[in-house]
Amino acid sequence: MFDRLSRIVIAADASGSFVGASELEDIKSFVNEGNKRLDAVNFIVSNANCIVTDAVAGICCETESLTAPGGGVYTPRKMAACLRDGDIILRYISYAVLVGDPSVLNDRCLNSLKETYAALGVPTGNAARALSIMKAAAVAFVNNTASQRQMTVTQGDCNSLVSEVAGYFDIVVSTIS
Ligand SMILES: CCC1=C(C)/C(=C/C2=NC(=C\c3[nH]c(/C=C4\NC(=O)[C@H](C)[C@H]4CC)c(C)c3CCC(=O)O)/C(CCC(=O)O)=C2C)NC1=O
Repeated sequence: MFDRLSRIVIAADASGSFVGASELEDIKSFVNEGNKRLDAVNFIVSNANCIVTDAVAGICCETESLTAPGGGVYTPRKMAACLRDGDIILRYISYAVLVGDPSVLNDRCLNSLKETYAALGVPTGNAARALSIMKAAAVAFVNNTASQRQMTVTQGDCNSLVSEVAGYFDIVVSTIS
C-alpha cells in the first residue's frame, strides 16, 4: 500500500536518485492542498449512506428485473450484499482519496473482485451503473454542489481533486467490466 509520498520515495530509490525538484513540487502541492483533500474525504464519508443507497435504489428502478426472481438483488440477502459492496467500495475509494493514491483500493478491494462477481453471477453491467451513479454523487459532494446537503466551506478550485476522485470510480468500473 502506497501513498503519494511513499510512491515518490520508492520511485527515486528504484532509480538510485535523490528526490528531485519536480517531485518536491508535487509534494508541496499535495501538502498545500491537504485541507481541501480532507474536506473532500469528509464530504464523501459523511454522506456515504446516501451515496450508496441512492445508487442501488437507482439501478433497481432502472432495471426492474434486478428485484424479480432470479435477479441480481432478488432476496434480502442479495440486496444486503449489494448495499454492503457499495459501502466497501466507497470506503476504499475514500482511503485512496485520503492518501492520494489508488494502491489501497487496487490491492485490498479490487483484487479478484471481477472473478468473484463472475463466479457468483453478480451482473457487472448493473454494478458498473451503480458505480457511475455513486461517482456523480461523490463528485457533487466534493464540488459542494449537492443541492440538499451543502457544507459551509472556503470556496476554491477543486478541479484536480474532482478528477482524481472520478478517476478512482473509473478504476473500479474498468476492473469489474
Ligand atoms: C475486500 C473487500 C470486499 C469486496 C469488494 C467484497 C465483495 C463481495 N461481494 C460478494 C457478493 C455479492 N455482491 C453482490 C452485489 C450486487 N448484486 C447486484 O445485482 C448489484 C449490481 C450489486 C450491488 C451494486 C451480491 C448480490 C452478492 C451476493 C451474490 C450471491 O451470493 O449470490 C462477495 C461474495 C461473498 C459474500 O456474499 O459476502 C464478495 C467477496 N467482499 C469483500 O470483503
